Amino acid sequence: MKRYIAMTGAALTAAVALPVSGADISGRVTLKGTPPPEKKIEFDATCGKLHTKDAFTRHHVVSPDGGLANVFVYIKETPPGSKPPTDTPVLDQVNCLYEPYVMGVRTNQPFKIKNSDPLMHNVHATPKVPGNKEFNIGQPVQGMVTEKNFPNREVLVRFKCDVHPWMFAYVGVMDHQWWAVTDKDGKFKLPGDLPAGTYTLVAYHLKAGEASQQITVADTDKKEVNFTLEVKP
Ligand SMILES: [Cu+2]
Repeated sequence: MKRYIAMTGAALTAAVALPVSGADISGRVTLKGTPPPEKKIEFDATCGKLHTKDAFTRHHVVSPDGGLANVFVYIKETPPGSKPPTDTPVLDQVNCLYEPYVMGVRTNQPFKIKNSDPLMHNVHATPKVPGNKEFNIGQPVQGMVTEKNFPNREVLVRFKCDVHPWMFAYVGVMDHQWWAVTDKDGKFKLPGDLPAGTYTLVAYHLKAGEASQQITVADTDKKEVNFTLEVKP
């Protein structure tokens, strides 16, 4: 079933009808329980000079009302109809920290690894899924960019810096477009146009673990799906 919306605008001489189909999934992940305090990062002298304030680990990034950031939310199946990606995600190294801490890419989608710092980083990716190749590259010069991709789905590929032992990042690799990373309030929104069907929606967090829910959506549904993850002992 398709829904048609009428669009008008100054630039348009006549209203045009655009077909809209598929479901919209959004929601929120909250954390139950009190996580252990984050640890202060002990920078070395060179990295320490880039910081005027203390920096901390990002094991549980929680909003005042319990929203959990950095949760990788995705459809477990591979729904048909994904559009090819058009962007080039960037994993940056800023002030001796990876930014973002958790991100996602599509299988075979080139993404950039960038060194924004005036010092050497060593980017070491340690995927576990066969076919996704481990790599270990030095980025000695500020502004250096290396493009990589992974061919197979993996949640999540760990990145570390072999020069700075506190530097970690995690990259989800998905073979479809319906995934998201929760924001600072724990909120997520999958791209629209999810074909009607029954799916398993998974929320995965590095420390708090995984939860999943079965969802059934019809075309043009707007569904809110919320998860609660618990602090693990
Ligand atoms: Cu580094």
